Amino acid sequence: MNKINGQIESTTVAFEDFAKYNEQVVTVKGYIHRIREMTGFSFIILRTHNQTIQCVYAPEFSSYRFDETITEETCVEVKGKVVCSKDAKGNDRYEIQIHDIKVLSRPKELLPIVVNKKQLDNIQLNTILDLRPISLRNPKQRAIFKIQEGIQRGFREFLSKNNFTEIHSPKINFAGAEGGTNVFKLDYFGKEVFLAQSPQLYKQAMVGVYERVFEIAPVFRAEHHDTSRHLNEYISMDFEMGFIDSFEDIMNMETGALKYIMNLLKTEYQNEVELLKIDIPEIDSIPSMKFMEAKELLMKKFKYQPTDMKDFDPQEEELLGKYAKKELNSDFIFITHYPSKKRPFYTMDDPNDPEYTLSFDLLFRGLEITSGGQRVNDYDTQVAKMVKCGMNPELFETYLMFHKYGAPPHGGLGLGLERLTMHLLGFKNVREATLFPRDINRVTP
Ligand code: AMO
Repeated sequence: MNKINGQIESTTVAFEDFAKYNEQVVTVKGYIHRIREMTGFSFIILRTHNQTIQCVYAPEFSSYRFDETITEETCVEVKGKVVCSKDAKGNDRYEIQIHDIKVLSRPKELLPIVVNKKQLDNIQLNTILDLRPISLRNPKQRAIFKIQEGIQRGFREFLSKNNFTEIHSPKINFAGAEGGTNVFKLDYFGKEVFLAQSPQLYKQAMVGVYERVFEIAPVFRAEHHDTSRHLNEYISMDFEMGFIDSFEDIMNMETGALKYIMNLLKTEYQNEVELLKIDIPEIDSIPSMKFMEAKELLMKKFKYQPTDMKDFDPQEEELLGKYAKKELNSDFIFITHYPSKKRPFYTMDDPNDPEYTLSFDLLFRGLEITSGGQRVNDYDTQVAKMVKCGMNPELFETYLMFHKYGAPPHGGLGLGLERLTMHLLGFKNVREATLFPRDINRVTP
């Protein structure tokens, strides 16, 4: 009988540890990434979950007889001696002199695209997306989503350190949380329900329980248009916090989270940062500007005539991003006090000027990546605001329990993970920063 003891050994020696294993025999499992035949020997580049390792095959060192049945993308276990090559630098200093190879599995066909170059040359984005399960084997593609993992990890770590509790709200909802028509309807045993547009209604309720909560999860938007910044499913990084003094507490918390994330990427994701040549933004404090000040600036300084005085179009956001960089030396800018008419029913109006709200967006290099603000916490005010927005408060009875039975001053935000990744990596299309994008034309792979 086998006994499983829960001790897990890594299948791969980390490259950083190779110095430790110099002149020792190791076994490493991975894919054959590339084969380069030389005179009398071959280089076999092994690809593991986080690195490529140069292995040298020469018949005199190896009991395995290498032949043409071993192709790229064969899964193998390589046994060999770590040796230090004096000519190379850094990680490349070490290679494995192959003693033996065990074939673990063979591909049925050769790859339809070349993944073993540093980047996927001259391949259209649509093809890259169609072939995602294999195009992601390319080291540069793989690095994108490692960085994305770092962003989520930073968000989670920072908030956990600041006493936030992680929650998971339902994705099958009784109502749309953000208003508007971009909500997916679902037949739920004969009843009409909706896919969650955001965790808004639930994260607010949970403030009444844990005071500070966060969630990193998919949300769904039935966007009917095909743009470079909209997805139909994206990952929303949300938080909500109670007992705030002002909506600026939310902006401060976000600034702290972004600083933490950027620092984490710099310190623990160096390989990916270098490979993708990422320009990590320096964040000290983030400047802010009121919505109407920003509109005036656009008209006066940039001679831009806005078509909508209630919101910004993408070109306006771009101009504000340029202004923030050039005049305020910041990659980020908060725009506050959006018009009441454009913000959802849960947003608190500014008591000094109820045409505007205690809300904000955060622009990063000229793209909106966050919306947030203070929420209505008084029951009667919330019911009145719903009625004003043309909603039926009775349908939101369960949401309003939080307000009815006591809700502290509170607020929060939603940060689009793919949008942040997109502009951090300098991409033109949000799909490049989406693992398996869902848009009006794509539900596969
Ligand atoms: P909002 O609807 O503005 O606010 O969304 C918050 C952030 O989510 C991202 N985002 C999107 N990313 C990709 N594709 C889309 N279709 C898409 N729509 C939005 C953006 C945006 O800034 N409940 C509020 C947040 C809050 O107040 O807590 C909300 O969801 O980066």
